[in-house]
Amino acid sequence: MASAPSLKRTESLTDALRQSRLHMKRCFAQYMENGKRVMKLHNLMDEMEKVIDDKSERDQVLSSDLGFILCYTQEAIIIPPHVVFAIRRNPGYWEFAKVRSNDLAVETIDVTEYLKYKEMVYEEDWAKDENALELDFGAFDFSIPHMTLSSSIGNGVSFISTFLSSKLSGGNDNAQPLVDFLVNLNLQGEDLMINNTLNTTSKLQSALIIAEASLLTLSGDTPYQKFEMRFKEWGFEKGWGGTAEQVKETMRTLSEVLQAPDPSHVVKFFSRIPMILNIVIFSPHGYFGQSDVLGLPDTGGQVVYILDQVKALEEELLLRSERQGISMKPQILVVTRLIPDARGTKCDQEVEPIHGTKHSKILRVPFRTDKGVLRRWVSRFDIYPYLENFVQDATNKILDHMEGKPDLIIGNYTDGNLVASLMASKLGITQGTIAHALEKTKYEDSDLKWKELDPKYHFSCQFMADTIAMNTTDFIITSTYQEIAGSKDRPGQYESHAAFTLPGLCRVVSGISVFDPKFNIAAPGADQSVYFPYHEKERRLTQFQPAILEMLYNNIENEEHIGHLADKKKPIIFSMARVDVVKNLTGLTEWYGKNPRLRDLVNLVIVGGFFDPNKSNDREEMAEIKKMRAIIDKYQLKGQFRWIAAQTDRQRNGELYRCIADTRGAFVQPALYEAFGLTVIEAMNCGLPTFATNQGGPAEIIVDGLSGFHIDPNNGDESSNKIAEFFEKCRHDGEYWNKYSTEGLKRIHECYTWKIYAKKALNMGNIYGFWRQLNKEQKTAKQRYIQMLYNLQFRNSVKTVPVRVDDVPPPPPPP
Ligand code: UDP
Ligand code: LCN
Repeated sequence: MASAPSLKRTESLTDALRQSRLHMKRCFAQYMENGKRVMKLHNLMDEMEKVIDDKSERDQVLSSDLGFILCYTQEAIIIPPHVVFAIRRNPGYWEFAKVRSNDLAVETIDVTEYLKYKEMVYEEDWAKDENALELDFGAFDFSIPHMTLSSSIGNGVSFISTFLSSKLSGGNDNAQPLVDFLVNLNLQGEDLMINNTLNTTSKLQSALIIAEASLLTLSGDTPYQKFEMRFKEWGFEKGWGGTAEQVKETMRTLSEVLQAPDPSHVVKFFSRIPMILNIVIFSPHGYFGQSDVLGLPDTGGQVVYILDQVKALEEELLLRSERQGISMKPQILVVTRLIPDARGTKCDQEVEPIHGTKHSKILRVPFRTDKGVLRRWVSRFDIYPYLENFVQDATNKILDHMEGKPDLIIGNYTDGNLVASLMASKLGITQGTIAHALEKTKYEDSDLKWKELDPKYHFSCQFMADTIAMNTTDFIITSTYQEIAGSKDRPGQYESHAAFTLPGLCRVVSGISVFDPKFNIAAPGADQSVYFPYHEKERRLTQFQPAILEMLYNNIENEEHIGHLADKKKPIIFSMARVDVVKNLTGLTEWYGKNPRLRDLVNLVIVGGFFDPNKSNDREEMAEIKKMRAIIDKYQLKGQFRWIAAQTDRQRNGELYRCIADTRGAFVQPALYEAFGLTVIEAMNCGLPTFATNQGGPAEIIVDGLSGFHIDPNNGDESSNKIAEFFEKCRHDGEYWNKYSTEGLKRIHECYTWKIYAKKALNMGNIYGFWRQLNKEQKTAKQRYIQMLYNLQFRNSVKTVPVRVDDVPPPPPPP
């Protein structure tokens, strides 16, 4: 965990505490007495209100130094006679202090002591055990530079390139690692850039001068083949460019780097050289397919993201290899699980070409147990026992398909990131990870309460797998800043892994630092051939419209829809998601049910899941379906509300968003927490004004009141009134709706496209590919530590997860 500028000195804190001593003592007595052992900020404030009812007195207390501690507290642990505080003044910066309640003496403590206090609440003996397992991944990072500014978090490439430029400057010896790296550059068995003739900085510099001079005599569009032989004699191999002009530009950039490196030339040089052609992308869980899979449990945005990502990466790779003058073709394999009981999807097919690409495929490898191939879907929470066999089998298949090693491995979500880590460290390949959503922050105190939650969620496996992957990987791609370091008030998803404890199992005193330069923000986009504005009439997919209008407006209740819309002229507020607790579709339906003003102004349509809980084999989904049905009855929503079962056709869904825009409606994303929120950018791409949760990614996508609106999922009344106000204004001002539609679109074009993403991701692959070579020793040492943890601890946790047995015997083999 990053060490922060230390707390104000103990004596001055004590002085400050004296200022409001009487009030404080009563407060602390209340904290001791109320019985809670773990308190969040809102609990501390609620208890304070109970003992100091006068607001101005409370304000006075809060403006003292103690108030300062309280206001920035994320969590307090009550272990009489102490209250122990975890204080976070800025993203990534944590301090810990304990206050003795009877005399208000304050002492700063370190993170280990703080975690021990937390453990005392659940496992006192273990907390006091001097030999309890303590993990400190940061202990290996002493040679790695870390950022210090909260505002720099997520800008890893720019930080690394600045650091690299200082490391490479100051003389030929300092630049030698770059020369060695270029000498060894090889893709698919072919040597690139330079050969051993140019194995020192000075030889390379001189050769570059000669080569550049010779290029000046050629016209810019002269193909590389025309001067290839001469260049080879001087020590140059392919990879500099397809034409004289391109070669000149790359050579000039390298000369600049060798002469006096600066970050912009370092980034530019690494973006031009051929380091990546073959990429493996892991996404084992879920139903990973190109049709009929969306809306199934565990199969949502991750699938959409990866398919769009592959298209964008392939396009960028093709462009780059042409610019580099290499003829080899890129290949991307998305490696997932083969599910024999595929429920009508193509998830039982081993290989499937990816639509819209030339060289990319889905490769499916089944889960294998002692009893043979597992036929049925397994929830992502229960997936751990199958991953080791999976990675072995997958590695063999991948090496076969690619006829060699990939150049980059990218993992997705906990399972994919773990598998990617195992394969990347075994084969020595650059690795990137993407979490999409880390589970830890979704459930309050999920680390402390792991024993209670483990039978259902197996967090002992998940949190350790996540931490292992974060430490193994060379770089981490996130969609937003908040995913890493949260906001002023709320810790980020990665930040919550900085230090945590699983009492009785292990205490992680340093998991991952959000100041680690491996973090990079690269936001995804939405496929703009599918999600385009409603007003682009000539592009509209009119063939879908009759069916969509039927789906929205007919009065039939069947397996596809429940409820109906009596007044078909009203605008529609629309939401679409998997039927998960966190997606909170039930919350939105209840807010609507409770708000007569909103019911009067608009109809509500939601898309997601299906209606018969017995059809689901996902625990949470079943409960949510039942809850939704109860809300529909309780608020008598039929006539104003339509629930449509999950829609899996993306093209048609694009048109659905646009049909909602035709009603001058809005999209509402009410999640209790949303890591990024693809539906938000899909809706905005279609020109639909959007209201989205202020908890997570959407808070960054939308600028509240400008490109859409934030809503608070924990304050349904306020949120439903905010939506109602919008539609009231729209009634009186014809332009109001247009304004939000246009501003939403503007925001998307400025920040959320796949083109920007692909460039950033490939630059990361190159820069971190070099960076890992530079830090080989440190990486190897850390890897040894991780391997030990994996073998001695993680595998034991995996043994606690039941291995699923198919209840239906497999079909007999063909005669
Ligand atoms: N989706 C869909 N049909 C449904 C529900 C969702 O096509 O019935 C799509 C939706 O359009 C989006 C993705 O699934 O592309 C969900 O991504 P998001 O990031 O919103 O949430 P996730 O499910 O990944 O948590
Ligand atoms: C998973 C989620 O929960 C969403 O918030 C993201 O949009 C999606 O993955 C794609 O990254």
